[in-house]
Order: sequence, then structure tokens, then C-alpha cells
Amino acid sequence: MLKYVTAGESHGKGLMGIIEGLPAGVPISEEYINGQLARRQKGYGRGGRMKIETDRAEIISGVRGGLSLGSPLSFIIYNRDYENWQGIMSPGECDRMEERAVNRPRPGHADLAGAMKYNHQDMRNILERASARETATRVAVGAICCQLLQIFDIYIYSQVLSIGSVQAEPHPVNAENRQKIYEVIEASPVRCADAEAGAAMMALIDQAKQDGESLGGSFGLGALGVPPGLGSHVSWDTKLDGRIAGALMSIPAIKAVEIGDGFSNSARPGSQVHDQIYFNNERRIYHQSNRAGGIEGGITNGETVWGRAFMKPIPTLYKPLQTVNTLEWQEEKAVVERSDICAVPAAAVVGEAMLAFVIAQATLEKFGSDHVTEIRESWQRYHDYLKKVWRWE
Ligand code: EPS
Repeated sequence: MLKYVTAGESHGKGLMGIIEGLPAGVPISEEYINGQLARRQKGYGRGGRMKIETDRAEIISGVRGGLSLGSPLSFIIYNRDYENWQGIMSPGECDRMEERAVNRPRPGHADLAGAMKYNHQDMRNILERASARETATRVAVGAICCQLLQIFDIYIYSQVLSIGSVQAEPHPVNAENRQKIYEVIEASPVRCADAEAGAAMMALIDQAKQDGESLGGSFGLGALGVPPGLGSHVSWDTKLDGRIAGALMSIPAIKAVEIGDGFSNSARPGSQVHDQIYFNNERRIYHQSNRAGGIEGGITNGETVWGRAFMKPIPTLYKPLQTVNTLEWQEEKAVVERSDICAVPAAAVVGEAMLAFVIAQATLEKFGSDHVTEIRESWQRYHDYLKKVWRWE
């Protein structure tokens, strides 16, 4: 079973991750991981922290000579900003703790609910771990999963589809155009394939900044090259759509997830929703459409797995909202922490990582073994079987 755990506070020494269950023989490159971390740091509307950090994952264990060993893979990402938080976030003596104590919880953040649950008077003890800074570790984990998936020609993509009220048309991504669209998206400061919508998104972010506001939005994402048969219909927790939705929903500020045309399908009659099945000698068995998002009954059906995640606006507002000072017990304005105006483009990169993790986990469930060579053999056997028995290409 592929699993991972992360640790680290936003302004502590650093962030760490441990991945267990990665087979031996996967080519792992720190440079590739760091390239993905750099993608997460970008995006129009991000705050001052990204100017301080240059996130780099240092692999501590589980890799030798560029190949995974089959043992737990661990890494550390140091927080450069920790230097400025000595005595506030130190594990030992903290003589400056009061300077950055938080007792005016931000509506929408974990501050108040977390403080109640863990009985922390200083809400910094909650926000430091609730911070989306933790998503740097997820991107590193996802990058490692992508390096496994690339062996099987499975590729993950994402694109920003809305920021605030500005919507963009989704650009269909397939094996042929994926590289070209990737370049367009990477060149866009908001990771949007539609240049006109992208410009409007940036103008909206500028406006939000002026108004002391924050903005949410949505991104589409998908996995190309996924074979039929990942996930399972047999139990609630084996269904792949549920697992993907859960993984995406666990990203800070994501409050809704759609698989395929999930939302609009609910308003259409069945004849306009379900992807009909065809057969001819050239294309063999296939679907003409993919409104299901590549998953039927919780099992991948061989089409692109795709969906969309929706992010609420970041809870830190420079024009703060009404809250309660829990030391003085009076109504006041919420604390203003340095933050982003909009982090949807970064969240899209995190979404890719979570999708990569779930697809890698399901791939290993179906074909898993201790070494990549064995997994490849099992993968090939299964594809030969699909071709012969089910006429699937
Ligand atoms: C983030 C680091 C944080 C925030 C942001 C994401 O750094 P700092 O708090 O030092 O500015 O910029 O976190 C949030 C938006 C949040 O709500 O916690 C990062 O590395 O992505």
C-alpha cells in the first residue's frame, strides 16, 4: 500500500515527508521534484512569502544512485523564513512567542475551531500547521508519484478554469496535444490556457488587492493514459472517484470537487449523460464521449480521468472581517497575517500532486510488486489480456 505522511509548521525549521510502499527501481530525480516545487511557488496573486522561499526537497533516504530502494523515501524542505521566527517557533526556548500570538481568529480559517479542539490559547499553534505551506510536501510526494507513473506513460495535467467571477473555457487535453498545452499553461501567470480569460483574471486579482479582498476559483485536472480497471466497485473506500474527490478536498480551501461533468450531468436526462459504447475494427471498443470523467462504478474505464476542484477565497483578508478577541472577549477585526490574494494557480499544481498520488496508489494496487520490472511485466500481461479478450486498445 502506497502511503505518505508529512510534518512541519509554516514558520518552523522545515517540512518533511515520508513515502512508504514505493517499489524499488523507480528513477527518482531531485531536480524533477524541485522543478515541481518551483511550479507551486508561482502564480499571479501570491504573497510575500514566495519571495523569501526557494523550495527545494533534499532526499534523506530511500534512493540510491537515482533509483528508489523500496525502503521508505524521506525528504526535507527547509523553511528559509525560519531564520526570522527564532524564539517564536523554536522547539526549545521561545522568548518572543508573544510577538506573534494570535487571538483574533480569521473567519474561514482553522484558527478558532482548532483552538477549541486542541485547547490552544495562542491560535498560532493551529494556523502554523493549517497553513497551505504544507502543500509543498504534497507536491514533492506527487512529483515522486509522477516519476513512477511516467514509466507507464501516465501523465497528469491541470489548468485554471476560473478566478472569482472570471470563467475560462476548458481546453481539452489529450496525449497528442498535452505537451503543447502544457507550455501554454506554464507560460500563463494564472495557469490558464485561454489568454483573454487569463488577462481578465489578473485584472480581477489586481482589483481584489486594491480592495483588501481575496479570491477563490477553480481548476480542471486529469490523468492521461490510465488503463481500465483501477479502483473497484466493491466497497465505498475502494471506489476511485471517491478517493480522488477525498484527496482533492483535503487540499486547503478546496470546498467542492466534480468528477467529469458531475454538476451539469445532474440536470440532464440520462440519454444525454451516459457515454455510449461503440465498436469497430479500427478503434475496437470505445466511448465517443467522456462525461463520466473516465470512471464508472468507481473503476477507471480507460478514458482520461478528469475532474474539477473549487477553491474558496483565502481566509486572510487585508481588509479583515469581524471576529472576537478571545483574550479580551470583545468583538474586533480578525488578525491580518501575510498571505496570498489568490492561490488558485498554485492549488492546481497541488491538485496534480494529489491526483498523481491516488492514481499511483491504485496502479500499485493492481500491478504492484516489490520491483518496477515485475510491475511492468504484470502491466504488459494485463494489457495483452484486455486486447485479446475485451478488444481494448
Ligand atoms: C504558503 C505559505 C504561507 C502563506 C500561504 C501559503 O506563508 P506565510 O504565512 O509566511 O505568508 O503564504 O498560506 C495560506 C494562504 C494560509 O492560509 O495559510 C505556501 O508556502 O504556499
